[in-house]
Amino acid sequence: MKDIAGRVEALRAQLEEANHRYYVLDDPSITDAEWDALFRELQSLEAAHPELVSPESPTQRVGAKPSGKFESVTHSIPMLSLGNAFSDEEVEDFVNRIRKELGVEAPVFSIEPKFDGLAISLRYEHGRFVRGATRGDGLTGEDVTANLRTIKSLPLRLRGEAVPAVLEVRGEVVMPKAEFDAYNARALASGQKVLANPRNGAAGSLRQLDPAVTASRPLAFFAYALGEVEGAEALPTRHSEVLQWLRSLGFPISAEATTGEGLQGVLDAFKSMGERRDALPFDIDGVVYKLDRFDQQREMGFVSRAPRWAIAHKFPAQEVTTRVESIEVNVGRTGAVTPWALMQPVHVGGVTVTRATLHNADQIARLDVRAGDAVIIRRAGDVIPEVVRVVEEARPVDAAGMPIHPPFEMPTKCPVCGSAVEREEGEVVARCTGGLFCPAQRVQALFHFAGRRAMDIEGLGEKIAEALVETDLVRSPADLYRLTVEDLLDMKRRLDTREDAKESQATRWAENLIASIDASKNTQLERLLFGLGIPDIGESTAKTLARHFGSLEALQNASLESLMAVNDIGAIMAQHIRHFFDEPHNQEVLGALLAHGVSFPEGAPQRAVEGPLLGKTVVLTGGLSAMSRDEAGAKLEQLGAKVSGSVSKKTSIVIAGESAGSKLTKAQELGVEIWDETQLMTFLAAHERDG
Ligand code: 5U1
Repeated sequence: MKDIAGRVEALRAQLEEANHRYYVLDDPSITDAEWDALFRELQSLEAAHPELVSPESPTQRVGAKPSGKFESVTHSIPMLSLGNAFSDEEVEDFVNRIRKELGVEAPVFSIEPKFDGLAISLRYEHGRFVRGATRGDGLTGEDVTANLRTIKSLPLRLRGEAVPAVLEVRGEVVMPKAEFDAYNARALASGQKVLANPRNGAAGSLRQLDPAVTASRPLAFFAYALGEVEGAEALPTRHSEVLQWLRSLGFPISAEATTGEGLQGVLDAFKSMGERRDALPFDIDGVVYKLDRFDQQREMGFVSRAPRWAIAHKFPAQEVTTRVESIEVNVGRTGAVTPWALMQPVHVGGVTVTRATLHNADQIARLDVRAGDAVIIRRAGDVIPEVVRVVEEARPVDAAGMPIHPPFEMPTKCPVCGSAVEREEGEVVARCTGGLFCPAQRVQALFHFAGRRAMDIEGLGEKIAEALVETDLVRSPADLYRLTVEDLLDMKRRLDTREDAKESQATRWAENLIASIDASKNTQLERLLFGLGIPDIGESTAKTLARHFGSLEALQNASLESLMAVNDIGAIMAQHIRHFFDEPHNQEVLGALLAHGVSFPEGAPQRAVEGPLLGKTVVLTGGLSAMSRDEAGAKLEQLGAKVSGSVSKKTSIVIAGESAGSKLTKAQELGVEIWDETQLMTFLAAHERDG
């Protein structure tokens, strides 16, 4: 029996050590399979000897029965809240206040990420986890011990010999971003409600009445402060030392925690944390600065329950609440009908926005978003903001409590041209069937045609494209080349009702635009092909086609088979291309473009017929610092190479730039010759000199 008790204890110690190495030190010591084997042995010994089971055993993390409710817990020391700073100036005020009151030139701060999770307090007595509670109102929270036990990185027993009689540790429970994404993917697939953000995920998981549900949503914990401590040997005198002490006791602390001196120190850390923010496995919404020395903290004291020695410097808000004024739809170049919300202006991520995308009809149905709704919108980086969630409690209702606005329905007719809107089976996107008869599609087609990567007509933006279509001056791209300065001035007069629009300025604008249109006539075949907006033909395919066929005529006459023989062109793309050139309207437009003088060098394929790389197939991958991959490709082609997009046995050389990935790996596997950027540049320089 004594042996069995000894083995049980040894297994627990081994499992705890393995967890500590994995979760706290980020340095795993055993494999998952070894961990499982130890765990199963412990489980079976405990099953045979129930008297040996203890609440701290690793087997007991999910042992508790579902509870009917959460008991309330009074915190022996209140849980603090933090003041916020939303700008560098507010941080400067905070630092200056401390400098002045302490008479210290450059106070040292402990700097940690501000986790976007749920604050909790953990209580350990004689080294054993006895209770965990939410922050609640700071004085009283809810007992969520059973759910906290399921968090594998949270120690059930403290490590080391010298553990205090009582230790309360405060910190944050967070849901890792990967877990959040996986949860939402599952919810979407099974038609359930998605989580709005990882914080809600953490809070919702911790407040599950059944700990088995909490256990199924892996959460993490980070310690960042002490509560009640009794019977400890000499305590550290600085916050940064407390973090290390907590780590030695078995608590995960943030790997990002650091210290910094004065205003510059904290602002530098803020900037660097902001840059790494997206790469962190957890959501953070700012950075916390705390005076590192406890004697200085005491000197600064508190206002209400917020310390005057600490502050949370928040990243610019990226999720905000606003109200939907109406739901509109947009018709894109390919006829895609995309719903979007027109909203009351709101500041998010440093800009004011009034529009958020709603993606498609399925997404609207999932969100059940209606006109008048209060919504939470998110703006990630520079992408168009999207509606994350409706604040259901704030939906406008009539006297009978019924929603004022009905659910949104996608239009069955195009709001611009009246053609039918259809959604093909299996497609999420609904499309206007009007084609270039639809003015919205014409505007987008024109805007695309004039784009920098297509015909590069400077000054022809979306607004001008709209005006040209609205006034019916332009029905197809070819009409652009018929325009006169007088046409444009007429258009401006018709649309511009402002009295003060100066005639001389308008004339200069019209002359410039006509000059840009004129200049665009001298182009390249690939630009024209891309600008025509053939379905699925992006910039790179347009280039491939132009180089392969050499002339517009050869491409127009190419059979499906000869199209499919081109590198990277599959059956569907080949059909799109054939279909485009077979369409009489498109033939007319092309004829008119040429008749108006649009021209490009053509003839033989542009690949050189001789040169040091003749007969060699080269693949460029990764980033180059001296030039773009396209430029490098063009230079290599001039030297006779065939430039391809994929690596195969036929590849002669792979040029691997910065962060080259799978193509480089494949080249290594196939034993293909590999050059780095320096070798490429040396080769080009040598042969440019030759040429
Ligand atoms: N990282 C961190 N988050 N956070 C939140 N530290 C930290 N400290 C807090 C709070 C509320 O309060 C301390 C002042 C104890």
